[in-house]
Amino acid sequence: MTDFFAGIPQIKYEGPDSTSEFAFRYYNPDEIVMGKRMDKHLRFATAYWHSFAWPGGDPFGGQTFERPWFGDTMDLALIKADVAFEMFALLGQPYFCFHDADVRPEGKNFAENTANLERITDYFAQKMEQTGTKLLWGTANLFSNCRFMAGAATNPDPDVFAYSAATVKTCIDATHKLQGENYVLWGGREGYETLLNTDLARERQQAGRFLCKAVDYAHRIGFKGPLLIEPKPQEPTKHQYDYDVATVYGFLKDFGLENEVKVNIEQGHAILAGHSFEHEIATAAALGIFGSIDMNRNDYQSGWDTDQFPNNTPEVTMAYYEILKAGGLTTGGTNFDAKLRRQSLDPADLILAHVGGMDICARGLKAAAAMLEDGTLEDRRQERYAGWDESGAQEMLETASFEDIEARVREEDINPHPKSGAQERLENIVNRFC
Ligand code: XLS
Ligand code: NI
Ligand code: NI
Repeated sequence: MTDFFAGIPQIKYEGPDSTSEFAFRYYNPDEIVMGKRMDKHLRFATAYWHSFAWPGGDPFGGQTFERPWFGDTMDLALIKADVAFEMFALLGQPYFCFHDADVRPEGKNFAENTANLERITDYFAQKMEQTGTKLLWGTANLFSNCRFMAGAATNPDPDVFAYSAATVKTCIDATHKLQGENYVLWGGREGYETLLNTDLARERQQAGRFLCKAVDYAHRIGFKGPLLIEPKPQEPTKHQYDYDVATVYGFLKDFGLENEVKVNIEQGHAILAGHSFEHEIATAAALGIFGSIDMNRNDYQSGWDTDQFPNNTPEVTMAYYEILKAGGLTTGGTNFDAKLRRQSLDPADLILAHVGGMDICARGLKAAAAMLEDGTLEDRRQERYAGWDESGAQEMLETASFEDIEARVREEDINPHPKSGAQERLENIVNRFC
């Protein structure tokens, strides 16, 4: 045991009336929601990078956090792992997620990096065995080191492509060893700053070939979980190639990967793309590529990926409403890709940020489930499309030509009458639940 979280009790469910800071008011893992345990619906995960690797810097100033494990040695990486697993246990979080660079010290070359990753993931394996914590997904950090400055798979330099492919291979290996349930590829620096130095068509081909190789490799080693692309429209590059869910779908179709690869959708990235979180989830569900979510929140004024913890129940409710309609999280989970504000220095801040986020998600899930069980919204939606259930309408859609349709419009003197979309009435229904 480290003493990092000394004095912080195990977080338990105490119900909405609890006045303790260190308690869940809504997240009750054992509670049954729509026939399933709440923890199985939400499948919470901690993001290693924000919670344990991020020093609290911003563009105007460096490190604000003092963490006893900061530094780039194996001994410190092991202490970091001890603290991380202590936090998972305190919160009762079933899963975690990591990048290679979050967990291992940086070596002098690829071989040393891989050896370091193997050493630390062996240690993870022991800890996972002891505590029961599981890996939701692993991923490779192909964006922090300056070798990835101009992209990884999409780099103009084939050596960077090679280094990146080799790195992703080792990260899929590590994820597989730890029985990770998914493998994530967020584009990082796959994008561009200026067309003046960029061959867009070539870079897109490189990205496609890279992903095909990753899929092939995962199959060859028997990795069961889906590969997930995480869309994001900008930041760090001006134009990220994986802009949003629809863009990623077009890309997957192009390379014949739409049945192989799914998406990991992040709240803040959806907002940056000019969408809502629920829009991105519903789009992925409609296209059959919904995988997992990164839960966080952006500041709505700053226009940047601020990665705050969620604290808005109605927003979270609409996200889980779409998730429940899509059949719920299966291999995916709710990963808190969220970080403290840089003034939130204390170990207690780290715990309580997650407590708050987990409670908000639990509230959102319960409200979404209640809305679905009530059924009014879905009934209204169905009524709106009821005309399409009639056989004539289906026949028109499937077989009729424009000439047939024109003839019928004349014959039956079809003359549509607009009906109310009733948006405010529907919003009032939502407001009854959250
Ligand atoms: C960055 C991304 C990143 C991915 C994992 O904006 O959200 O944290 O989730 O590489
Ligand atoms: Ni992000
Ligand atoms: Ni993310």
